[in-house]
Amino acid sequence: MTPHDSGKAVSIEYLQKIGVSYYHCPKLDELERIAQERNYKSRDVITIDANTPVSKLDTFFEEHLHLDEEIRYILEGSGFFDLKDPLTDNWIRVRTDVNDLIIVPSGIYHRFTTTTDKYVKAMRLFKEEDNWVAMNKSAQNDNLTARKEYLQRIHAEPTAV
Ligand code: KMT
Ligand code: NI
Repeated sequence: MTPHDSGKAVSIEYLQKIGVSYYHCPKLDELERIAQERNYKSRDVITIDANTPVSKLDTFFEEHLHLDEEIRYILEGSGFFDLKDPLTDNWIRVRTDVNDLIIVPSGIYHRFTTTTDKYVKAMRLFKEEDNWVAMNKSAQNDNLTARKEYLQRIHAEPTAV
């Protein structure tokens, strides 16, 4: 067991309950289908490795939310998406490996780090043009519409993915 591992497994269904989609998607045409279905209009590729400035890694690892979905498809390497469970306030660590697709909904607090391999290459897909802005955990950001709407959604009916 790695440090910080609570030993408690979390199911895909539980992730869906808090609005997070996590698929293994080895077929690129399947990824394209999802991208088209969900209207993702732009994309780029990000690499995090030994040359990535620590300040950048720190930004990713700071608890934050976004006003839009965070959609990541792992091309090489691996990483951890830590999700702050809004129902328990515990961290849930999701390990993503090659061909994994994760969709982190707007309004959920989360953070990202690489695994001990310290290498990840991921496709970032965006609904609109790239407007990646991290809103760090704060009382003010707790009041953002995206945050409030997220909490309302997960307390209502389970969302279909
Ligand atoms: C984020 O918002 O934490 C990220 O975009 C992480 C880098 S994607 C592998
Ligand atoms: Ni993020």
